[in-house]
Amino acid sequence: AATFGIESALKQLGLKDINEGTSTGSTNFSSGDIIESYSPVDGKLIGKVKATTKEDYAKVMQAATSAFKTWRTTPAPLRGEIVRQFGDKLREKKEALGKLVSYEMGKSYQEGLGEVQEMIDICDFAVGLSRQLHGLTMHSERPGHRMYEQYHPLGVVGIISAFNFPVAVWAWNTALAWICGDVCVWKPSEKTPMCGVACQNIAAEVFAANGLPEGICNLINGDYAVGEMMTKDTRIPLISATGSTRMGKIVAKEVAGRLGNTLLELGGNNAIIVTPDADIKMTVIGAVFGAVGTAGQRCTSTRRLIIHESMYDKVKDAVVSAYNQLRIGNPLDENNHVGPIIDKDAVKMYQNALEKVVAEGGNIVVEGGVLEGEGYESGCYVKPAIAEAENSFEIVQHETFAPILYLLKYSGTIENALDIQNGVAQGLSSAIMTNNLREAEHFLSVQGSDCGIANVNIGTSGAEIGGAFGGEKETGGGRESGSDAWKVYMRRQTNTINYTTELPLAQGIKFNL
Ligand code: UN1
Repeated sequence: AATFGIESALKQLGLKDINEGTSTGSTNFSSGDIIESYSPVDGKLIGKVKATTKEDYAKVMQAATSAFKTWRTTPAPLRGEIVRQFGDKLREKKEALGKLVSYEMGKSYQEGLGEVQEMIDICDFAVGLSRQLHGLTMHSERPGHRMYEQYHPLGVVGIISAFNFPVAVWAWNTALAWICGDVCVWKPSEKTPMCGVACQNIAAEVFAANGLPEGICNLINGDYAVGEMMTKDTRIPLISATGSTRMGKIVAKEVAGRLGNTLLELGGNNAIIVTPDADIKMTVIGAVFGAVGTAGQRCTSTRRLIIHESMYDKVKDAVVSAYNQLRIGNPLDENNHVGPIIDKDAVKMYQNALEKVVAEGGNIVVEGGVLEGEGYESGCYVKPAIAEAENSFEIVQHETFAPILYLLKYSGTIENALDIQNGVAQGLSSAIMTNNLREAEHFLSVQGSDCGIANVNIGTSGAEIGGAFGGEKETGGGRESGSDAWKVYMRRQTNTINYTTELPLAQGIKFNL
């Protein structure tokens, strides 16, 4: 059977030793239980890492806090230069890392490459930003006084990321945190630990080549118990967490309890509204890629199609016929559109969701099912499914991380479609397909979509790194990546300087001694 060059990719990423039980980079600190990583692609063992114990964690924090002292006094443009070098290394290793992402997580190789491209893009963005960490200057109300604000680094930033974007989400956080002068401690998903070590190795190479401490970049391994060491740690002023709403609520509570800050990127329940003026061809591409891309495991995946009754049958038929052409199989084979989902637990959740939608009165229009036989030995390949449903169904209100698309019908005006679209607990991404200017603008207006991302004539997934990424309501409210998301990684200080020999008080207060 074709191995698609996996062995050579692992070697290029410095992961060979780990297969034999040892590890490199800061993961040297990790000495706990073995975590094995099995590929959902073929069910084979990829490698092993060791979990981080309490004692290991103490060493990591020691390395991080000490590295912060060096890093915070390194001028921001020089920090940008390091991130530039990191971006260059990613360019060199793009194919190898993209392949590992595909093999360990199960997304298509094309999407694996796309994910590494997001890392490269955020590095470029961060390099530019490293000379633009601007604050404002203000006019003082007192004579001979100057007022301004400046941004200082926060310190240690904790990053908790999910399996579905095992490398890019870390890069969005870490590239910005680094140029801001912060150091990072990263806990990747325990479902994709090899991706974590691969990134750590690349970063460690860059820091070593520049004589900088590796503690600027730290990796910890394990499940929620390891994440909890960070959420409880008062030395970590910011925890950036991506994952389920359930996880986010626990993290938020814990970190708020010590008045720390969180940046939360949680569940979505993203919809595309298809209006009477939609371009059908564009709608089908946007909806199908949105629903089955990454096997429905993006937080921006399209979960609901809200279709005007006048278009309903036409859109339904076009989407169903596109589904019939989908090829499901090894994601490293570029002929396939859809790879496996992450593991057998995810398969169970997928099956449960399909059972539930039927039990609640839904109508399956594209049958689901778990694939068996040659090429599907891992047991993680499922058929993308479509069900006609009602927005009020409990299962439709819930984010199932699998390729299941719900068709919902609306009649009348765009307001009715928006009631459905906004009528869920999550608020990440949303889209409208229309050539009607009034509808498009209404969708984007204050009365429109309540999501952090609202697109016109584009699907819900595949956001560019240049914009702030995140959502409202149960999505958690955080914004990462582009725009001014960097400000979350810094503390703002307001400075007033008196260059006279008098000490006038603000607000005109007289205090004569
Ligand atoms: C995620 O699923 O956690 O917008 C991130 C997108 C990608 C990022 C998704 N750029 O689909």
